[in-house]
Amino acid sequence: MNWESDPITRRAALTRGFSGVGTLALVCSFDFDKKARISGKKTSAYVRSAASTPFDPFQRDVPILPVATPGSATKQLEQYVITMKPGTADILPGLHTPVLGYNGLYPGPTIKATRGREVQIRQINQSGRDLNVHLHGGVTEPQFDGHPHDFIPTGTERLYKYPNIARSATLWYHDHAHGETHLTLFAGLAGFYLLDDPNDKQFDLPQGEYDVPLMIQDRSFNADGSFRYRFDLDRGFRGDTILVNGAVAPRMKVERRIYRLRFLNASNARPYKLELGNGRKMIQIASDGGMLPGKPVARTSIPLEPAERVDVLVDFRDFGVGSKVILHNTVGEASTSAVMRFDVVKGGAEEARIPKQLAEDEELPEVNMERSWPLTFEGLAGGSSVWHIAGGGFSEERIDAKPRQGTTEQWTWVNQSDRTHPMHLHGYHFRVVSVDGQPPSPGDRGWKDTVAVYPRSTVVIRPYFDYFSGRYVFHCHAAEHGDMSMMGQMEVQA
Ligand SMILES: [Cu+2]
Repeated sequence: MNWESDPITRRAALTRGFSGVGTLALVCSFDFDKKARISGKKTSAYVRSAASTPFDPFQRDVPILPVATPGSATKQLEQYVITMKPGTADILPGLHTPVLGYNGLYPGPTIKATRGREVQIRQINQSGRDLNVHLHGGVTEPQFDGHPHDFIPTGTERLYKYPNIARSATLWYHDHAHGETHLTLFAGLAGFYLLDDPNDKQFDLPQGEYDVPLMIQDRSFNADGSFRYRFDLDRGFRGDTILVNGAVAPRMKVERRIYRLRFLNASNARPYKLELGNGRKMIQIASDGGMLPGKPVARTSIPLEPAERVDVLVDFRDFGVGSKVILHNTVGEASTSAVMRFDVVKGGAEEARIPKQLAEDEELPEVNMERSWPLTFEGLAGGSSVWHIAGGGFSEERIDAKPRQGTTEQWTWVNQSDRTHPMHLHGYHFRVVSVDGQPPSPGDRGWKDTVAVYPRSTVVIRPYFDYFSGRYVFHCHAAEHGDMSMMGQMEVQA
């Protein structure tokens, strides 16, 4: 894989003594597969014109992601072994794309976890780089959270322990190596972690093959089929091709029945706005932190910023056999405006239903402290720039907040820039209080771990520092922003 890098950006990194820059330069010349040729100026557009239309949407069935099998399982504990290593993915016809993946797979294997039953994952790092693993949305002790400076050196391994004590939700795992997540996530290190709760059976939600995790990412390609990365500190990476579960804008054969679709935006920085053809409704039942409180929310348009998840029910009984229903991205460009297509191929006996009521509305403790976090793009001497939270970039040495365990605080994200920042907290969940003084959209009124802070807007959240104490990070999940270096640290005091 040959990474392009903007020399100005690298100089920017040097200017502020950015610790990741040495490895960034290394990454730029890093080949995941020696057979992948340097393709010079052969861009994705070149491939589009030269190859036999490999980028046409709806050519392949959506890949059903492999589910990891535990090496051992008891009622209390499931144990997995995963190896982070290079591999190849079959994305474009006749070409093998070098990736860095969990077990060499892109996307990684899905972990299916159960509330109250611990999961332990032995992560073996055979990637040739120092990595770690962050369970995004997971409630874990800090030593298992994948702090950006807590590395698994290549050639070694680490045991991560996930107690699965929080609400059922669609989680995911990815690398969090400081300053490099924009490259390792792009290279393929991402997988689903579905936390189920046996008590959810009361909702009669779709199960098994009718409960489908869908990982949305954008990529560009070199002529040899390798991923093509181009660094953009301002906007973050934007590819010209949408992949779902590792396939170019695929089609999914569905029966005339209710499906649960779990959408994850695992893109570096691209936002989506998901809309079904003809303005058909999707019934949202969950967001990042699990089931919505109260009733499901019917939506025709669902914005999805990097790292956000949304679980929806789609009732394909509303469509006749033979219908082809496109899922659009209405904020995409020409080549990124189609996400996937649902092809209604046959009838089906219905066992699921649309629940009338979801989770209980939970009361939060009184606010214990208020903090305000301006989000800014700062010019540096020499003409380079950097992303800041409250006037600072990330420093491992600095604690930016010391909330007390068991309390809530009121945090205000004040976006003084012209880019959206999906702001993410590790270790804890929050409720969105207001967006520019207005109540959040109904789909955002549940527990969240990532919230979109749009350009020049102000978002107030109320994090609940329950569960564990210790040191965690919070950051922008536009990967390039978070790496450089829109990230802070909190140390929750017991
Ligand atoms: Cu950002």
